[in-house]
Amino acid sequence: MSKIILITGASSGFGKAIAEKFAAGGWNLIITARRKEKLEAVAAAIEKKYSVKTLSLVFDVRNKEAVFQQLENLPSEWQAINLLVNNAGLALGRDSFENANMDDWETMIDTNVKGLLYTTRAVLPFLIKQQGHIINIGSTAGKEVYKDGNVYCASKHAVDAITKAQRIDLLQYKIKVTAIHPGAVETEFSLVRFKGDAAKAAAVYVGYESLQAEDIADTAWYVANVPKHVCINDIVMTCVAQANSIYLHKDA
Ligand code: NDP
Ligand code: 8X3
Repeated sequence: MSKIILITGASSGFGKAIAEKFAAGGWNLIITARRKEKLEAVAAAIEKKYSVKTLSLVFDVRNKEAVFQQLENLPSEWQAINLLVNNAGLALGRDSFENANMDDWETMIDTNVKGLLYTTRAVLPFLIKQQGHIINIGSTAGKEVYKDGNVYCASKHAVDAITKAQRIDLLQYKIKVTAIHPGAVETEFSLVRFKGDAAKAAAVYVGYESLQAEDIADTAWYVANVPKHVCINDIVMTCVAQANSIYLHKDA
């Protein structure tokens, strides 16, 4: 029987690449995001290419009622979830603490922290039955704070702490918990961060070869396919031009 993966934020970037990677490996997919058209296009392309089933769920991870309504009431054939990838997330702005927009702070905390908590709690009864696996997408921003990164960095430090807490508290259920913390990856991330300013977003990736979403998908595939008795706890990954969230070497 095919395994089932649930990926939040699968309408673009890492989530979309992870969906494609696991579909290629024969897993059935539950994919979620807010943008219905984009999500359904991801599902249609995957079903055309691979003999797997997909279930697309459109909701905002910040909306606690919607998260529980959608996930607690999954059709019975979709409840045997083996792997949850908490990926939906975003940065908004890159501003010094005294100037940063407080609505942006709340959106980042509500999405990156509370959304992850709601999703995990809603899916947990199914994961417990399967002795499943949780992969949380953190960031190098969750390992070192950088200038003007304030609340985005704080939200990813929270993901790091929540991952450790889940691993301890869920030990009794034999659930694996892994965090993947990437450095810079060229996706829609910077376009979202800079609120549609394409030139500013593109500039983030000039002068070096950044990671690609497929690199994160390959890593998720690896950690999901180690032997049953092995749990990869924590992976920090960057491109060769980057040492950590502060030091990035750009060619002139
Ligand atoms: P993208 O912007 O390409 O993808 C983000 C995904 O999250 C989209 O599918 C988006 O879908 C979804 N999403 C955002 N907000 C919500 C919400 N409120 N409810 C439901 N879904 C939501 O960025 P990435 O793929 O790069 O980012 C994925 C994760 O990786 C994020 O958690 C990010 O913080 C993290 N990360 C990114 C890095 C990078 O450099 N790119 C590096 C390290 C970590 P939709 O808009 O349709 O809802
Ligand atoms: C995304 C990477 O460096 O913009 O988490 O924080 S960074």
